[in-house]
Amino acid sequence: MDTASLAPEATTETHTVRGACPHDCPDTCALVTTVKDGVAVKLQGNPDHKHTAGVLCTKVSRYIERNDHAGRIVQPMKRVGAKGSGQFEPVSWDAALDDIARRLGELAASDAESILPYSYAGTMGLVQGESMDRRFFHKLGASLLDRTICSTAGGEAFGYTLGGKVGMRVEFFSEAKLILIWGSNSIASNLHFWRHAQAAKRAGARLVCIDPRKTETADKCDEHVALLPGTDAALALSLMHELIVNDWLDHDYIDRHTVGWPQLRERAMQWPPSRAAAVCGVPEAQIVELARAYGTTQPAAIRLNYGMQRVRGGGNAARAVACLPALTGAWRHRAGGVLLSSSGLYPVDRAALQRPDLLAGRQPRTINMSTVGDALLDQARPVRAVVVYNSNPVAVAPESGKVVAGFARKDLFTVVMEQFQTDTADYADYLLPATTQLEHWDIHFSYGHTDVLLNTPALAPRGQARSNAWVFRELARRMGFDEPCFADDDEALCAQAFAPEAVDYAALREQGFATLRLPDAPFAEGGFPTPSGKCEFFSQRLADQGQDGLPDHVPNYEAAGTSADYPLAMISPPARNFLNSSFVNVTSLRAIEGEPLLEIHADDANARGIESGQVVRVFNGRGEHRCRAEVSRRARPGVVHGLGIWWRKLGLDGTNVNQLTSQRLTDIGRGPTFYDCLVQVEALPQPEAAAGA
Ligand SMILES: Nc1nc2c(c(=O)[nH]1)N[C@H]1C(S)=C(S)[C@@H](COP(=O)(O)OP(=O)(O)OC[C@H]3O[C@@H](n4cnc5c(=O)[nH]c(N)nc54)[C@H](O)[C@@H]3O)O[C@H]1N2
Ligand SMILES: Nc1nc2c(c(=O)[nH]1)N[C@H]1C(S)=C(S)[C@@H](COP(=O)(O)OP(=O)(O)OC[C@H]3O[C@@H](n4cnc5c(=O)[nH]c(N)nc54)[C@H](O)[C@@H]3O)O[C@H]1N2
Ligand code: SF4
Ligand SMILES: [Mo]
Repeated sequence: MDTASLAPEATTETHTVRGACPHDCPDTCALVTTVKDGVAVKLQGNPDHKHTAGVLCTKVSRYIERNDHAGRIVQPMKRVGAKGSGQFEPVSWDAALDDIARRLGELAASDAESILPYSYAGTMGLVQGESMDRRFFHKLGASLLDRTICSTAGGEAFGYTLGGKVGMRVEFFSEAKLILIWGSNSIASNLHFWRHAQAAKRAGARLVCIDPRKTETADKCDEHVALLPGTDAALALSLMHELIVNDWLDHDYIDRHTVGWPQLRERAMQWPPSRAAAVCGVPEAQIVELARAYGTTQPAAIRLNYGMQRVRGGGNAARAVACLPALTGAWRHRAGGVLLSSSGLYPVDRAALQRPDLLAGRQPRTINMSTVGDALLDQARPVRAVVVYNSNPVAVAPESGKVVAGFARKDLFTVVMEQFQTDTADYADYLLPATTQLEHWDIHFSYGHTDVLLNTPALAPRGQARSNAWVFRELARRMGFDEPCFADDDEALCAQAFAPEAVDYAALREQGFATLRLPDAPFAEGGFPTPSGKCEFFSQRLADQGQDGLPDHVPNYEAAGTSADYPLAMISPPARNFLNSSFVNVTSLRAIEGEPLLEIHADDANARGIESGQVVRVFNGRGEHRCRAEVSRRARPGVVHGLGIWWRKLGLDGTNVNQLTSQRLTDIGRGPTFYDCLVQVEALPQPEAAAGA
C-alpha cells in the first residue's frame, strides 16, 4: 500500500473508511472507521449493509482498543532467551528477512518439505490469508497444510450429501415457522443470524435449541434439547424414524430429488425414539415432540453450526442432519432447508490467488494442522522450519502438551507473524509485526451471508508492522522468485479474487460490499451440486472409500459414561467475549470473562465437594488444567464446559483446555475432536488468604 498518502498529516480533517470485520465469524460485518488526524476515533457497523445493520458484537466494537493496544508488536524481533521464554531483541526488517530467506533457502535446497506453513483464519481475508503466502510456499515446494481445525468434518459431510457448503440464505430464516438451532450458540457466535431468528419468533415461529449446554441462546428458545455431546446423529435418525412412521414425508420431493431413500429408510427404522433417548440422554417424549413439530410445520429451517461436528462422528452427524429437509420437502420454501455455511456459494478464483501451478508437478506431503503436535514431534520425516501466521496453534491446537513440546524443539526454526505476543509467538526465532485490519487491504467472502466485502486501510501501519502479503513478497524477492505474480501488490490481489462477471470490483470499491446473485430457494426443484444432482442420502463416493454410504451414529471415542477414571464429558465452546484465542489480551473483554471457567452441574459438583469460585484441577491421561469452577444451571449432569480459548499464559497455571483435548480425528474431513474428551475434576485445597495471613 501507499503508506505515504496515509501518513498522519497536520490536518484536523475527519473522514470515514469502509472495511470488513476480519474475524472467523459467520457474520462478516461491514465496518465504518472514522479517522481523525491519522488516528481511528470511532468504529461502527455499516448501517447501509443489510446483514450488519449498523450493529457490531461487543468484541469488535472494541477493535480500536485492540488496534491501539500497548502489546502490539511494532518491530521485527529476534529471539534471545530460551524457546518459550518470550525474550526478544529488536532487529531490522532487512536483517530478519535476509536471514529467514537464507535459512528457508538452505532447507529448500535439501528438502523443501521440511518447511511447514501454519495458518488459519486469524483473518478471513483472501489477501492476507490465502494469496501471496500460498504462492510463496507453492513455489518453494514446502509441505502443504491440511486446514482442518474448524470446519472440514461438517463441510465435507455437506459436500457428500448436498454437494458443498451451500444452503439457505440467512435472511429468510426470519420467515420460518420452526427453527432448529443445532450445535450453535448464535447469540455468542452468530449474532446477526439471531436477529432473523428473533424476527421469526415475533411472527409466531417456534425456536428449538439442540445443545448439551444451556447457552444464552437456549435460554431464549422455546425448547432446549440438552443431548449428550456427540449424539446428534442418533437424534437425527430417530427424527427420521418418526417422519417415516407418521408419514410426514414429501414423497414427490424424495422421489425426484434424492438418492438412496430405501437404504436410508431401513437405517432410520433402526432408531426408534426410545433408542435415541437412551443414547442422547434426553426424554423420549421430547424427541417424539420435536419430530412432530419438524414433520408438521412448514417452512422449517435448521441453523446448523460447527459445534456438533467436533467429535468422532461429527461428519456422520452433519450428514444425518443434512438429509432432513429433503425428507419433508422443506427445501421447496425459501425459508426452509438447512444452513451450515454459505462459503461454497462464492466463486472465489482460488487458482488465481494461490497459484497451485507454481508447484510445477511436485506433490509435497500434506500435514494435518489438527495434529500439529504429533507432526512436530515426528522424527521419521522431521519438520525443520515452521512459518506461523493468522493462527495461534500453541493455544488452539489439541493436546497442547505435545504442541508445546514440538514448538520447544531447539532444532526447529520458527517464524511467527503476529499482531501480539501470543503463546505461539513466545516460541518464535523471529517474531514479525503484522498489520491489523485497519492497516491493510483485503477482500472477504462470508460463511454466514452471501455478500462480498472490501476492506480499505484506514490507518498507516503501526510502527514497522507490515501485511502478510508484503512479507511473502519480500521473501520471494530475496529468494529470486521472479514470476510476475510475486510483484502483485495487496490491492491488485483484492481485484484478482473474483472474476469480473461474478463481482464488479469497481462497484465494490464504491460501496464496500456487493451481493452475489443467487436464487431465493436454491433447491426448490432439486439441482444439488452433487455428482447425481440430487440430495445423496446414500453417498457412493463415501462407499467407494470403504466408508458407510449412509449416515449413522458413530459413538464418541470418549463417550460419556464409558470410563470410571474420567466420568465427565468436557466440551470447550467459545467464550462470548473472545474469538477463539483472539481478544483474550484485550483488557476490557478479559475483564468480562474473568478467569478460565469450568461450568459444572450441581450434582457433579456436590459429589466432589466443589463450590462455585473454587479452583479445581481438571485432568485426564493427557494432562491437567487448573481453572475456576462455576456450579451452573448451564451444565447438564455428566457434562462440563471449559469455555475457550484462553491464552495459556493468562490462565491460572499456564495451561488452557487444550491441555486435555486429544489429537484424534473425525470420521469425515480429518477434523479435530475438541468436544470428544473425558475428564475428571477435583477440588483443590483453597489458599488460606482470608484466615491465614
Ligand atoms: N463470540 C465468539 N464467536 C465466535 C467464535 C468465538 O470463539 N467466540 N468462534 C468462531 C468460529 S471459529 C466458529 S467455527 C464459529 C462457529 O462456532 P461454533 O463452534 O458453532 O460455536 P458456537 O456457536 O458456540 O456453537 C457451538 C455450540 O455447540 C455446542 N456443542 C458442543 N458439543 C455439541 C454436540 O455434540 N452436539 C451439539 N448439538 N452441540 C454441541 C456447544 O455447547 C456450543 O454452544 O463461531 C465463530 N464465532
Ligand atoms: N478447545 C478448543 N479448541 C479450539 C476450538 C474450540 O472450540 N475448543 N475451536 C477451534 C476453531 S473452530 C478454530 S477456527 C481454531 C482457531 O484458531 P486460530 O485460527 O489460531 O484463531 P485465533 O485463536 O483467533 O488466532 C488467530 C491469530 O491470528 C492473528 N492475526 C489476526 N489477523 C492477522 C493478520 O492479518 N496477520 C497476522 N500475521 N496475524 C493475524 C491474531 O492476532 C491471532 O493471534 O481454534 C480451534 N481450537
Ligand atoms: S466478530 Fe462477527 S459479529 Fe463481531 S463484528 Fe466481526 S463479523 Fe460481526
Ligand atoms: Mo472455527
